[in-house]
Amino acid sequence: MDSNKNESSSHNDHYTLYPDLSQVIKELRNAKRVAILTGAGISTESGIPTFRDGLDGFWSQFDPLELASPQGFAADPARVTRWYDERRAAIAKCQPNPGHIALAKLEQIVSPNKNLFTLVTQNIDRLHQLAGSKNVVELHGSIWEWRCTKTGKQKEYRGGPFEQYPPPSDNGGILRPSVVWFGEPLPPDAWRTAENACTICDVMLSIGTSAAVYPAAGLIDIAQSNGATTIEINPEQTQATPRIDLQLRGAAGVILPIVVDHLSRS
Ligand code: BJW
Repeated sequence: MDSNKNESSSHNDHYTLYPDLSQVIKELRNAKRVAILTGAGISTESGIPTFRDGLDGFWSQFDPLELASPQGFAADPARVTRWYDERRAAIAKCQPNPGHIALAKLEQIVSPNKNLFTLVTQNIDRLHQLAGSKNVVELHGSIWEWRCTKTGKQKEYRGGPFEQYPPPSDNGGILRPSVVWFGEPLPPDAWRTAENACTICDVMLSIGTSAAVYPAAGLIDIAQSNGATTIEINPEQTQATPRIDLQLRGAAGVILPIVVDHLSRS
């Protein structure tokens, strides 16, 4: 009896803390198709830095044009590949957090069998897949895949650090991480799938992204202009906030489990 009371009072607290929560639950309950866009913010509670957050973000310490552009790679392939290999080693130690796990549960609630739930991620860490998400689209590639600059042949590298930088490929070329740098096109299949999911979804959630990088951020507009309700989960306002319908302000690892808990009880 007491525990029921506690439960319902904490549910009421959630509605006070997050004024748009009841509408978000209602929209998700009625949605047939859901699209999600995630960014670095969803992985920060797993210990992976974001890009643009204050002093902790990568781009406050490093110049993106030196480390995340084809020109930067051409100028200093050893530095760029070492930086990505160090990030690969750091990510190898990270685990999915409650936000990733809640999204995997949400997929099971919305679309246990069919692909009516599409999780589009800008992240390269594969933590969504590790948490159990099935229908994941990687817009900016993966840090686990490296490809030969000569042949374009791609392979997964899960082992320890490379022995030299840039790492040599099997045929005299060098390896680069198979991620998308500034000025490079997104993988065409991934983009097509993401664009389609956002065109036909009823609800789209933008989670842990500053919505500063295109064309990924444009997916929010595609969803909205095709009639979807757009929802943002982020402790801060973003470039997309002015055009978003509903907002839940806070950490994804706190809010997403609450959303899934409310949904699974109804
Ligand atoms: C939390 C939280 C918690 C914190 N819970 N939230 C239109 C206009 C202007 C420019 C362009 C345009 N279209 C294209 C461009 C150019 C460029 C671009 O967008 N530049 C902008 C900077 C203006 N785009 C490109 O170059 C793209 N390519 C392209 O357009 O190609 C065209 C082409 C066609 C044909 C031929 C050739 C070319 C490619 C973009 C590639 C981006 N690459 C990176 C690096 C990937 C590899 C790596 O990891 O190193 O991708 S850059 C970096 O930014 C990374 C991210 O995926 C991406 C987005 O960042 P994200 O995820 O949003 O992170 P943050 O740090 O910005 O935000 C974190 C958020 O989390 C914050 O809001 C926090 O508040 C929040 N948060 N804790 C929830 N607990």
